Amino acid sequence: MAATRNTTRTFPPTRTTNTPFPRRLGPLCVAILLATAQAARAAPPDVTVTQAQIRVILPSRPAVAYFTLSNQGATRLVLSGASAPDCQSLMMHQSTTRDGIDRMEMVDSLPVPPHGSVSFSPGAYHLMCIQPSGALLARKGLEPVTLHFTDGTSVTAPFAIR
Ligand SMILES: [Cu+2]
Repeated sequence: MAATRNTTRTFPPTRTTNTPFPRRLGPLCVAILLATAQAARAAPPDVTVTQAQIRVILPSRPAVAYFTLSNQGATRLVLSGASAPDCQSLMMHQSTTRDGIDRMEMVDSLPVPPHGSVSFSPGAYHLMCIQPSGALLARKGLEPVTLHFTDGTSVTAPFAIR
């Protein structure tokens, strides 16, 4: 009796060993889809980045990046953020003066009109490199900064370290 029970029991496990195949294929499909989506996203938008620089003020302070972004395309782009390998985070800020006090505000998104441009410059928009790495502080040269857009595209441009 016990033996027949055991043999009947072994059948469901063999059936369940079949399920890992679709289970394994699931993540694989997701991975392929993500890779395809990333490949599609990789097509850079029609933009140019000029006057790109990242200024190290003091080692203990965030570094600040400035640039001009020109949209050569016929579509409005919306800048949604930035990143760089040597910045723990690279935030979009806007400097404002209110009641005689200089402030910085977080900028979540910034539209760039078709055939238009936005300028990140002292006293206005800037990128703030929070916790710059020792490597950034120590070296001269270029830092690759990636600008992200709300449509999923991005562009990476070399910023001169000053
Ligand atoms: Cu700032």
